[in-house]
Amino acid sequence: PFLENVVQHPKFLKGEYDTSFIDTTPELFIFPKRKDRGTKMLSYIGTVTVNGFPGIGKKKKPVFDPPRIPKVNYIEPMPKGTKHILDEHGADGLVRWIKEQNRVLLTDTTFRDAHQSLLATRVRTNDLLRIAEPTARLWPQLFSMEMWGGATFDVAYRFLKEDPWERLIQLREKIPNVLFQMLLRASNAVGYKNYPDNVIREFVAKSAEAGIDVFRIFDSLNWVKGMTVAIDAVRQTGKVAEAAICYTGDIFDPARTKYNLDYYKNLAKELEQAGAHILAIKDMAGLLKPQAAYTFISALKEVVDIPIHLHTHDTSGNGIYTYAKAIEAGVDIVDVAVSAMAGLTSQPSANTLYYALEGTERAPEVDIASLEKLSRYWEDVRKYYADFESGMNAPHTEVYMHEMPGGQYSNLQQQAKAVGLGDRWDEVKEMYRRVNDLFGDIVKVTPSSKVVGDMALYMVQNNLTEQDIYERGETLDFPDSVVELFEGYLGQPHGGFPETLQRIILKGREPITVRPGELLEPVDFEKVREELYHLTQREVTDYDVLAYALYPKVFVEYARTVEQFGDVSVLDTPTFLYGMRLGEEIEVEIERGKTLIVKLVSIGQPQADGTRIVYFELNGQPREIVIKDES
Ligand code: 3PY
Ligand code: ZN
Repeated sequence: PFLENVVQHPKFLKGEYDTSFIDTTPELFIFPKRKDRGTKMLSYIGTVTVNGFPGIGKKKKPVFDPPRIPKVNYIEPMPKGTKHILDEHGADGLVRWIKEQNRVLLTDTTFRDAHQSLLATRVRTNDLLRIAEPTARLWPQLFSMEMWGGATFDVAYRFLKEDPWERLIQLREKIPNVLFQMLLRASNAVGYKNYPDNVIREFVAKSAEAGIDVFRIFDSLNWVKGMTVAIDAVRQTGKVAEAAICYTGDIFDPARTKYNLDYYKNLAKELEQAGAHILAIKDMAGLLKPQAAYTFISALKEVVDIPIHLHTHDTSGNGIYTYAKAIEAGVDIVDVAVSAMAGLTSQPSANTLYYALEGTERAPEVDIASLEKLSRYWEDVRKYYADFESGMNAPHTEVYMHEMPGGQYSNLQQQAKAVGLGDRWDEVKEMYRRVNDLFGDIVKVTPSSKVVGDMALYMVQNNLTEQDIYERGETLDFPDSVVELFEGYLGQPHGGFPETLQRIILKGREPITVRPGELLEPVDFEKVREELYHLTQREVTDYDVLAYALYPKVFVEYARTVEQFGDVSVLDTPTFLYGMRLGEEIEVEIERGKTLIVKLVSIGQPQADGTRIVYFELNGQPREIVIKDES
């Protein structure tokens, strides 16, 4: 009932960051009577079995083979990795070490960007934990594992009903040897808007404490001023500040001079001066073509002294060729994913890159047989999430036209379907490009990419053209995110906003040109802690305080779900997503050494009040759970 109340509450539906509902509607926060863990778990399984899972709907649970977990020797000492270099020699020592390497180094994105880009970020901690130690043992030569940040933070709370901090801490225990890397959206942290400076600083400090070593920091408009607080905060923790340039357009397109080589060279120098230990090239849409990559990396190598880390998406199918050229030009590190989670909107395949470079001087140091074993695990686990696949199953060269980031493609497609534009998807892609041009050709990456997407949907839905915007803009109600962008609350784009359009969209309001963080009031964390304790009546950790400061509604709803269903992260993924089949028996380890044996016996007919009784056996004892049938 709480979930429905909250979701339908007009303030929830309207302003994402308005929390005044807390004072005016206390009944939302009356938590149900505490139940034992077994009952909570049965309530969850019963609910999903009867009503389905959001985004999947009600569907009979498929039969999956158990995933092939590679056999490794858990007794042997853990092989040493880059984490030891950072811990012993500090960030500068690590940078020196990178520069001494001749072979190209690899970052594995399987735990973050790969599933963000292929499976709508839905991969659960449970599946990551099972392959964590085998990965640490089979692939210790990695430079880093990108395993946190980006969209994984809010998706964990929002859809997976699990705590992302727990994910980080638990993975750290299993993988003590390889550097952990996260994607940090600079002043937007792991959210979609700018936060006060003290939230950014605290978030970085806590992430470092929980296990992050390398912070890839980017600004969605490549606005260096918007990145300085985050870079500085990371440097203060002693961890590695990897500042990113987001690559957009095409440096070889003579008709597109706004983002030319000089623009990128200047940015690179500015980021080095701002304190970056490593320079990242974040090619979020996969637009960096092979020959351009050679020219680009060569040029940047001339102007900066810090290592260069290249990130791309394989959407067009050119990813490996782009990496080969970048490696030829001297790039230090590239981002790849385990084969079964690579390609298309994800990163290029590590396994493929190995074979592409085999026998060459800069071939990465990996054990290919080990990579193939890891890949088998992911081949099996990926099947659990089939309902979240984008449906793209061949190289998609249209990306050079629409320039949509890999991580946005399937999300915007879902958004389009949700507003009834599923059959006009081709138009939406085309409009995405036109909105970019209308906005003056901007960098498109979270959250600026979301604004372009919102505007594209809005224009297609209302059959609007650019001319309509200019002629009738005064009477149009633009999406909130569009207004915020033009107000300057995501920072300032290169070359400024198109002035006439800005006037039309802001309808007389004055935009800001300073850093939004200078205007935002610092968050009083102690006050937040009290508020949260009052709301949830449970122990409030520093991590909870930060999560609530970033995503108040999402966090409260998560806390509520945990109160109702317990810790559902311990469930296996098929059961979490599909519930149980009649007669099926599963084991759930709710804590180390404490296992529940659950059998679904039968599901009763709907009763007059719209509920059904679901009959289970819990450790051999009959149990009845009443579930509201939502159908
Ligand atoms: C994110 O911000 O989540 C991204 O992956 C951007 O590319
Ligand atoms: Zn990416």
